[in-house]
Order: sequence, then C-alpha cells, then structure tokens
Amino acid sequence: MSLGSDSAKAERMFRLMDGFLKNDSISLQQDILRHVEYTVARSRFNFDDFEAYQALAHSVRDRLIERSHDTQLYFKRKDPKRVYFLSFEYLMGRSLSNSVINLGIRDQYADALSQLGFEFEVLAEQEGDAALGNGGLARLSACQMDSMATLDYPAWGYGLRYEYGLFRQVILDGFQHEQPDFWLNFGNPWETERVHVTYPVKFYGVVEEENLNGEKCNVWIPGEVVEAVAYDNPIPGYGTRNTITLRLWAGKPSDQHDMEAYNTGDYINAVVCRQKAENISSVLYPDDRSFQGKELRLKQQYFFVSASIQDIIRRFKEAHSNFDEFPEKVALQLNDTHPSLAIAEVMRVLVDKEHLGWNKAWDIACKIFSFTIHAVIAEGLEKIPVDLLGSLLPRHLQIIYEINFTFVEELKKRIGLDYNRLSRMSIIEEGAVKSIRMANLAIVCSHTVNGVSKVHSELLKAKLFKDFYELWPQKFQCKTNGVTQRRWIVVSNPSLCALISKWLGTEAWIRDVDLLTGLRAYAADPDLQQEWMMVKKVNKMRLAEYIEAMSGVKVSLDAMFDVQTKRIHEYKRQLLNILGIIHRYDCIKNMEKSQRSKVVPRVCIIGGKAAPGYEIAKKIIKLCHAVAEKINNDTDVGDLLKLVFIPDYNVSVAELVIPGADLSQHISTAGHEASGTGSMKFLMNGCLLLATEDGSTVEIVEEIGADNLFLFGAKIHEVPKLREEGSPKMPLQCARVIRMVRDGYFGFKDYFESLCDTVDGGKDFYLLGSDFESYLEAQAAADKAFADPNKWTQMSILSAAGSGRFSSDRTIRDYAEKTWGIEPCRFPSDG
Ligand code: F58
Repeated sequence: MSLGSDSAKAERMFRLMDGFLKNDSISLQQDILRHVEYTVARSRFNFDDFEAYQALAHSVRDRLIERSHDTQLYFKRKDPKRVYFLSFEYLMGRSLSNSVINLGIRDQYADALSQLGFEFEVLAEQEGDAALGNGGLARLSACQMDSMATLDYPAWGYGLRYEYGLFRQVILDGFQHEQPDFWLNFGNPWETERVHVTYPVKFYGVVEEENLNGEKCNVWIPGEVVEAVAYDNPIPGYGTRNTITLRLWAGKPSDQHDMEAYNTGDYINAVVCRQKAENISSVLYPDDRSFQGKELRLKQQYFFVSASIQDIIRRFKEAHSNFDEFPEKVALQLNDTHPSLAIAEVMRVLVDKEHLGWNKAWDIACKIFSFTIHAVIAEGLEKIPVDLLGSLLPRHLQIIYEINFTFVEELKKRIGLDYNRLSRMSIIEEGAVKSIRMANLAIVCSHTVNGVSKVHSELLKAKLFKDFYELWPQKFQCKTNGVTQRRWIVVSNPSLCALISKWLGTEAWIRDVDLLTGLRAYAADPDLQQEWMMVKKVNKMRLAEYIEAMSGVKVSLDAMFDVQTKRIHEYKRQLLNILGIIHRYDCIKNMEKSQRSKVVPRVCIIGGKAAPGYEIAKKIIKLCHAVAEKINNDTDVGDLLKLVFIPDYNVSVAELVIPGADLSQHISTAGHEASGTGSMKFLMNGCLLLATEDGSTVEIVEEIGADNLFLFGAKIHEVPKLREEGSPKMPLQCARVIRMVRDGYFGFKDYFESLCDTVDGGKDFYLLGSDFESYLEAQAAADKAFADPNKWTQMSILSAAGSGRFSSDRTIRDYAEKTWGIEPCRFPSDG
C-alpha cells in the first residue's frame, strides 16, 4: 500500500478490507450479485435488466470511489496547485461505458455479465443521460473534465445539481413539445451525497457598518439562508489511477433561517419556506441564446459560486495558516460569465471574513482568476440589473462598485478623460436599466481572457473587447476547443477504435492523440480503405435501425448519410440545409427519368432542440417535418432522397449518430460560431465536413487541407458588407424553393410565412440567399466525391488522422501550462 503506510492503523484497515477491489471475473460477478441483493434490494435469483444495470453501476462506482479516495489523499499529501473549474453547465451523458473503459475493465465486466446471463451493451442502454446543460459549452466542460483526469491534473469541477436537466424534446405532428427531464427519478448510482459537506449560502438582507477593534467593517445581515449540499461525481482518468471529482451543489433548507418562522408559530409557512430552498437547484434554464435577467437564475449563480468558494477556501485553510500562498495553490477558471460572481464573493470572503484588507485581497483575486468566453456577439454577454443584484446580494453590489471605482480611476490615469471609452469599459452600464456587465467584471479581474478558437480570439480582440485588448494585450489568449477521443471514439465507435489501434500497432493514441497522424501513411492503402468502409457500414446499419425505430422511415445503406445535429438556431442555418433539400427534391422531380441513375442517393438527418421560447427555431423544426413528410412518401423519388428528424438529440444519441455519418454540416453564417465542437467529433469518426469558414473550422482546414472537406460561403470579413448591401438579388434557385414553401407545397402556408420572411423579407440577416449558390456547389462537390468510394474513404481517413489537434487533451494541457500554472500530480501506481 503506498498511501497511509506511515500509520499502523491505516495498514490494519487496509488488511481488513482485503486490499483493493479485485477485477477478476468471479470477483466482479460476486460484486454485482451483492449489489443486486443489498443495494438494489432485489433477490439475486430474480432481477431484470434495469436492476442488473443498477447493481453493475454500483459495483463500478465502488472502484471509482476507491480511486477517488486515493487521488484525493495523494493530492492532500503533495499539496500541488489545484485548478477549480467553475461551470454552470455540464453535459455528462451516460457514465457506465466511459467509466469501465477509463478504468480499463470493460472486457472483464462484459465477461462477468455474460456469465450471469446479461449483455453489457444491453445494460448500458438502461442508463439515462445526465443532461445538466444546454449545448456546446456544457459538453465542452464534460470533455475537459475527462482530459483533466486523464492528464493527472489536480483539478476539481464545480457546478449545480439540477433536478430537472435539459427538457426532453417530444415531436407531435412535427411540432416540438418540451417535457421535464426528471433524471433523478430512479436515483443516480454515480453520485455520493456528502451530508457533511454543506455550506450556508445567504441572500437578501442589509449591510451594516460595524466597528471591529477600532476598524470599520461591513457586516451583511442576510434575509434568507439556504444550505448547499455537495454531491460528488467521480471522473476517472484513462490509463491512470487518478480519479477527480465533479462536485455539484443542491439546495437544502437551512435550520438557521427557518427557526424564526417556527418560533412565531407559522408552522405551515415555515415548511413551505423550507421547500423553497430546494427550488434553487431544481431546474436548468433551457435558453442557450442569451442570459435572462431572472432572479432565480441569479440566485442559482450565486448559490453555486458561494458554496464552491467556501469549499475551496476550507480546503486551502486545512493546509495553510494564511493567504500568502493562495495564488500559488489555487487557480479559478470561469467558464463563461455565469460564475463570475465568484470574483465579488472571493473579495467578500477575504475582506469581510478573513479581514485581509482591500488591496491585498484584490491582489490575490487578480492572480487566481482566468476567464473563457464562449459568445461571439455582445447580446450574448450577461448583464445583471443593478436593482436585482442590490436586493439579492447587497454586499456584492457594494464590492462591485468599489472594484469599478478603482478600475475607472486607474483607467483615467492610463487613457485620460475619454468618456466614451470609459463608459464602454465600465463594469456598470448606465441606461434605462442600470446593469452590471459581468464580462467586464471578469476581464478586469482575470489574469487571462481566452477565446475558444483562433478566429474567435481575434474577434474578441478586434471587436467585442477591443478597448480591453488595447489596455491589456497580454491578457488575451486563444485556447481552441477540443473534444475527448475517449468518449467520441473509444466509447462510441469501438470498431473504429480497434481498427485504428490495429493499423497504428498501439493503443497509445487513446492518451497521446497526436499519434493519429500515423494513419496518414496508410490513407491510400486499399486494405485499410476496405476495413475502414466496413466499419462505416456497420455504424450506418446501427443508425439506420435507430432511424427506422424512431421514425418508421427505412433508409438505404448505400445512400450518403448527411447529418446536421446541434441546437436549432437561425445562425446555425438548419434552414439553409432544408432549403437545399427542397432544391434537391425539386431537381430530382424535374429530371428526366434516365438521368436519375446519376443522382447520389442521400439520407438527410437533422436533429436538435429549440429553446422553448424561440419561435423561429420551432418553425424550422416543423418545416423539417413537413418537408420530410412530402419527400419520404413520394415513391417516385424512393431511396434517392430521404429526410429524417431525430428527436431528443442528446449525448447518447450523438454517440450513435456521429459514427454513422458520411457527411456532416457546420454551416453557420461566418463570424457567428465561436468555435463549434460537433465538427471535431465527426472529424474523429472519419466523417467529411461540409462547412463555412467559421470558428474552429478554419483550424480544421489548416490541419487536414482544404481538399479534404467541402467549404463554401461568405468569409467572416465579407459578412458586414453583404449585410449592408442587403440581398438585392436572391438567387433564382433560392427564390424558387422559398416560393414553394410560401405557396403551401408542404402545407402550413400561413405558419411558415414569418420563417420565409427571415430570408426573402428584405433582411436575410444570416445570408441564406447570398450563400445559397455556393452551398449548392459544395453539395455537388460532395456528391461527386461520394461517387468515388476510394477517394471518399481516403478523405475520411485523412480527416480522422488530422483530428488529434482537436482533442481536449491538447486544450487542457495548454490551459494547465499557459493559464493555470499547474502540473500533473499522478498517483503512483500502474493505473
Ligand atoms: C458555445 N456556446 C458556442 N453557450 O456557441 C460554440 O461555438 C462553442 O463551440 C461552445 O460554446 C464551446 O466553446 C454555448 O454553448 C451556451 O449554451 C450558453 C448557455 C447559457 C446561456 C447562454 C448560452
């Protein structure tokens, strides 16, 4: 035993527990049965698939807990600088397959289960998704946690344990309906409730000035206190024993607060009040467009930030007697502006509770925070009305005013009395609704401000935060996003994983993804091409079965599977895709029958959720269904064209869809997608991209070469001019398909009117008209390439071979070295 061996007691405990849990088949079977009997409380002679899954999950969790204890103990002993990743959203998806793969015991479990008469894959399907987030930002957090664990970084993730995750999308008559996702219904076997890790979080009330040993200090007398309880979720690294923790906070009533109400005899109200505390963490806001200035959202933000900061400071104080070393031991990463109240909270704790003095506290704060922004446009940036913040968090408002005052005074010294610029840079926005600009607060305090792709980082410097860039150029960095190859190849595409390992002669790429470039040497090898095509076919088969089960549409495996799955947004231009499909349909219909044999058959697949209040996005979903209805029932067109909408797109559906895609579309109006990460997952799976030069696509082109994907559309610098000019001449083909929709060719004439207006109503803000022809050309190029299977396969291999740069391992290493200043801290064992 390498830990605790200095203590005889620890040795004895270890012997009593019979060492670490064993992973041979018999031990695993015994373990699963023990959990069936004593955890799930079913008879081991009679349990179904779901109960078997629960027992299996608990058995895996035991191993995760063991590793997580070892990791934490080791970190405690080494006391390295830790990074605390604060994110309001995480899209973890399922945990079972990912965990057993990262622990390196998937085959052992599969064998143990088959001895018990169960199939691993079938049980894995029993698990629901943990969908505590909206889209790209949330899934990125999950990928980055996997990389932090795998690369042995001493890291913690912090977030909120929403009881209702992202809504479930149900389609009725082609319309989206939202249903609550009460994902904890059957319990969550992965988490551990830490009943002893709780912190009071205060709201409302007043701030009073008090005299403390002759010094004036501010005392916040809260009006409400809610208790935050920690729920720990283990995140195992791959090929290492290190297992880090994602700590999610849930609201619980606090006795401190309620006693008052009980004492006044208002028993019923007191109980209702207790229940209100639990509401704080109850529901995830499903709008992925912009922030909402709602009180509950602000409460959620502060709740999660306050509990996390208390936890971080408690851990620091366990090993340190003063705050001098705080910046050498703590890095705090703000994942977008949502957790940026942490800045005011750190100041409050250091000044009001630890009595450090303002300047010293500010000096510390400026050394520990780094900030990553995921938005492109100013409307995406959070602004909190001053009145709202002042009533909910009166002390924090004072602190933010103080920070702003000092900042503006300094700024005046640097830039003089340029009032326009001063007012643009101020943390406080004057206007009809006086507000706090959370991004400005985060920039002022953070030592580093990151964009999520090269293009995005340049846009931040040139547009969104130009003033700040001119003031502090050294703060601005680029951290191009990445995704984890463990989830997006190893878990979701086992046959491709095996093929890659066979040709590279090693599995080392799973930790060292740059090795994937080794595939380039074999891209033209007919044997690899043959095997590569076979893998794609099997994945397409899986996807085709799913499509038939979900929509009743039978699709041909010979067709090109063309996928666009992501949140539904005007800027992501699913509408452009649908108009292109209508054009394709129209062409086929008007073609001489003899010409049809030249048409490359397509299965167009669209999936994604629209924010519940986003009317235009919901109309896009309906249009997709209306067009699908027409095309799929047209026997004259048959297998030449099919359109399917995959409902309720989430992480586990993505795991099925992505490996089966031939082509995927990333067609945002240039300058609107900060990065995009879906493209990276498709790329890893050897799917060809049809894309605009936006976000990270620009870097993908650098890596795999423009010949290996299908680019089209206006470039970022051309967009403002095109908008200015308006779209004077809508290309004929585009005008024609819009007319078909307007004329009711797909029904729902009136309903689609406002949707058509967004394109031909005079504004065409997202430039569907001006990009249409170039889009069709790119589609034609894709058809041509697909008609040559060897060429296509070579492009596919080269896509996967070039995807290593887009691994979150690269991103996280970059953060660790250039932003957080942390080093790996690996538990000494062989993993
Ligand atoms: C996304 N942002 C970007 N925000 O749109 C995407 O380009 C990028 O790849 C990804 O972040 C990761 O950097 C995003 O997903 C949200 O979902 C916010 C949730 C909270 C409200 C505001 C939007």
